Amino acid sequence: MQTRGIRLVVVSNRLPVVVERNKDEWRIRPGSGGLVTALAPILRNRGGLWIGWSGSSKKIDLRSMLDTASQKTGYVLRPVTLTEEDIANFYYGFSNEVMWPIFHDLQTRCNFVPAYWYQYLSVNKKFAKVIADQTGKNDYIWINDYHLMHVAHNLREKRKKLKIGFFLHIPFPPMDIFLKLPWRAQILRALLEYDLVGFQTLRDRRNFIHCVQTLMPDAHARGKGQVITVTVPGRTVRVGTFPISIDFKDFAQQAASKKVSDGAWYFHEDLPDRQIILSVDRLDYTKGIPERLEAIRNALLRFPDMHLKVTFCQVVVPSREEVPEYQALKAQIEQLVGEINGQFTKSGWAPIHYIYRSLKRDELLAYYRAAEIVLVTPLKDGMNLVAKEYCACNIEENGVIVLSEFAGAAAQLQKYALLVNPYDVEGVADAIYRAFTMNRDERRTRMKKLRQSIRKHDIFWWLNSFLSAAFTKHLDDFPLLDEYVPQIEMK
Ligand code: ADQ
Repeated sequence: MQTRGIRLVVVSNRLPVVVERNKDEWRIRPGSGGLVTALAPILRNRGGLWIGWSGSSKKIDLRSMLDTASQKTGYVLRPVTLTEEDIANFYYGFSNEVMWPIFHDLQTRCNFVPAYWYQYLSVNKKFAKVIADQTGKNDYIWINDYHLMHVAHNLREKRKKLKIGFFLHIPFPPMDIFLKLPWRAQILRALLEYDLVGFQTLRDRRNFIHCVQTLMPDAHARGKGQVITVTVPGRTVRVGTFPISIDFKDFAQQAASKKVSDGAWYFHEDLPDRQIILSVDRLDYTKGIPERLEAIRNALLRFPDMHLKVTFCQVVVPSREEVPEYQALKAQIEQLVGEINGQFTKSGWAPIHYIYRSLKRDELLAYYRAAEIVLVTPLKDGMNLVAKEYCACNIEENGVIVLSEFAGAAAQLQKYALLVNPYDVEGVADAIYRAFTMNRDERRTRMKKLRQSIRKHDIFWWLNSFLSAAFTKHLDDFPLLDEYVPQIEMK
């Protein structure tokens, strides 16, 4: 990449690593979550740059730690420093209490506090300054997600001609909900300062265009297909749909490894003659975990032939643990698991196994491989990578996926998954029973098709569609380096 003088710069709220204190020592560990899973393989060894917050407000010298981490990640990491006030009002406030709930259609969970908004603007300005200091005219700037919608607006003041793309990882809400946002017009105008705005699904893009046309009467949308254009006085912006995906080959290969195969075999040996029904979610109210547990209770009540024959494994990955709302959700989940196990457990069989921790990749893949059925039932989700990861790891092609119609993944997988409304307890219970009783041939036909589709539309397909729409570039324009030497000079 350096040879041709062009560079991809990814910007997200969090760096793909977490800086944390362990007794008297600061250390860096890899981050987790959908965005990191998706973007890390792309930047690796291509000499790119990733700008984001380290996750800490402490005044420590991050430079040398991040440079050491860069040797491992294969791209340069540069921090944006946030103060305690930024973290409180921008991160916990505007991002978590306004943007996250409203963009997931849950406006009753929003706190529209004006101070949050001003801090959002100020932190977006901070990001713009770091980007302007760290980049040159040959760089392609790719801003990710709802925390940073205003960055282009600030960057344009300093660097008018910079090429800036934006991708929204979460859904874009329908107009009736978006209109409740007090800063709706500012957010839309800020988004229209990018060269390309990317959404996960057509539904999200339609919602966005609908809001633009309602709030900005002088805006015109034209075209059809994956990328359309929106014209506002003085600017033309491209707006596209790019369903994010996974490194299919890598997941399938790792799932076939001896370590993962052995791990999967041991799970089943511990649970003989049972179908494992798996769910894996970050701790979050959008993931619909309590609603799913109620559906499991309903299924166990109405279909007693499932007793002794199924084990539900609910893996919850800790997230935003300091927030009282998330603590309450954890308590609610644990109470429900306790109640349901108390209600149905028989000698030698407890229906639900509950795991609350972050799993190592091998362990996660062993769960994917061992499970006969996966339940992915978020109330709303931008995409949901777990759905795609499960299919990639299902190398025997005998698994069934029960999928929420409100997950972005449903747009692609709806035909061969069992689609459900996650609020419909009986409907989800019926789908669980249908998956449990589905014959081998039907399972195979469905899973084959699901895997074909994800293999074809993998993370590299996603990246190339975005890069070519945003910058008329392709991944090969940022070639792998023979030897990776981090470029660490400051501009
Ligand atoms: P997330 O809300 O984080 O991402 P998701 O797409 O489900 O949601 O990705 C979760 C990721 O975490 C998966 O890649 C998974 O492998 C990983 N993970 C899950 N369980 C784990 C565990 N126990 N230990 C370690 N890692 C685990 C946001 C949006 C999504 C969108 C993604 C990508 O909310 O809708 O799909 O971005 O755009």
